[in-house]
Amino acid sequence: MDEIRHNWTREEIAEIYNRPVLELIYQAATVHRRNFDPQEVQVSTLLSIKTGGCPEDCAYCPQAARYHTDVKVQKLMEVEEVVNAAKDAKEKGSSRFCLGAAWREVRDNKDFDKVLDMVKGVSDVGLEVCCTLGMLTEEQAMKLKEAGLYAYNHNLDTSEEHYDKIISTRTYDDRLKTLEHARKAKLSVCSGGIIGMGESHQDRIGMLHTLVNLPQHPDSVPVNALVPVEGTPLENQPMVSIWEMVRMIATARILMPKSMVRLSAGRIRMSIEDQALCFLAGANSIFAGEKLLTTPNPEKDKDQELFQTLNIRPMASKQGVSVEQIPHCH
Ligand code: SAM
Ligand code: DTB
Ligand code: SF4
Repeated sequence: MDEIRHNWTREEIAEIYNRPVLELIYQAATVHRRNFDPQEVQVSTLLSIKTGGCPEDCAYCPQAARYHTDVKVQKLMEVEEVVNAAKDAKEKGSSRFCLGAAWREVRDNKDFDKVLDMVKGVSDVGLEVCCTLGMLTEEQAMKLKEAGLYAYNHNLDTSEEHYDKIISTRTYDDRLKTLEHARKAKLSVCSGGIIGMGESHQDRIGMLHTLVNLPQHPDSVPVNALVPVEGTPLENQPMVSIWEMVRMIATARILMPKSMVRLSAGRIRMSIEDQALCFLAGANSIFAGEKLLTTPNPEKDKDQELFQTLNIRPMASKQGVSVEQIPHCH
């Protein structure tokens, strides 16, 4: 069985990351098959419950108030609208529903109470509920857990070294603390990053190094390809090649054999063949629905074609099963 290690060196990770790509895919596919049914792909749907007007300066983000993008500011949605969207996502095959808010952090106010009601409502639909609301304290994480939250997403985004070229309004350490708070509240932890933001291969290796050496591997690791949005500082970044996505996914799969590896933002510009390589390299989860948070994602018929062509099927929801019972990454 694959060993769960937390003492990886950067050199060891670089050695994996730099293997000849076909060899790397083969090894990652082998690890994937030892730990998962390769025909199963977990499907999540995202919903932006509060959009735009964010005070942070994340260079990739269309929702930061300081950049002039086409995103329209929208206040927090109503609970009923959110629950209806969750029902629709369930009907379309999602097992997880992820609520995203353009907040720097969670505050203890009426809006947070409303989010707690949304979490209760969506979990009653029978979906795993995930939130991505920015930084949060351990107490807030516990309140979310009590309301029925399954997972919390908070990405490292990039390496510690590259981080200050991307965000100045919060630190790497702040991010790690939020992950710790989510873990302490026994939430499933979802954390990964973005490639294609001008970082070096060393930075990608550095981010994987931090993720794999956390006290527990994240249960889910999103690998996003930057979606360059007009008006953001990264609007002119070239698209990452499929081989870079594949290297990142395969290395994550080998390092974190029992975690879900999510092929996240960027699918809109990938062919079925490109995505097939990502699944072969160990990705076993995607975001479905025609929108991510604010940018487009493949249409329903495109994803139906993807699933049919590759004979893959959506994974069932684990809502109601406690995180500790799932033979995952601890
Ligand atoms: N405001 C909260 C936060 O930053 O934690 C939650 C929402 S934020 C949009 C969630 C994640 O989406 C970011 O950490 C980043 O990894 C990803 N993301 C945002 N804009 C992106 C883009 N243009 N391309 C790829 N990923 C992006
Ligand atoms: C993650 O890693 N990617 C998702 C989710 N977690 C919240 C968000 C991607 C956002 C892409 C840009 C947008 O649509 O606004
Ligand atoms: Fe705000 Fe999150 Fe976008 Fe950063 S990534 S600007 S915190 S919404």
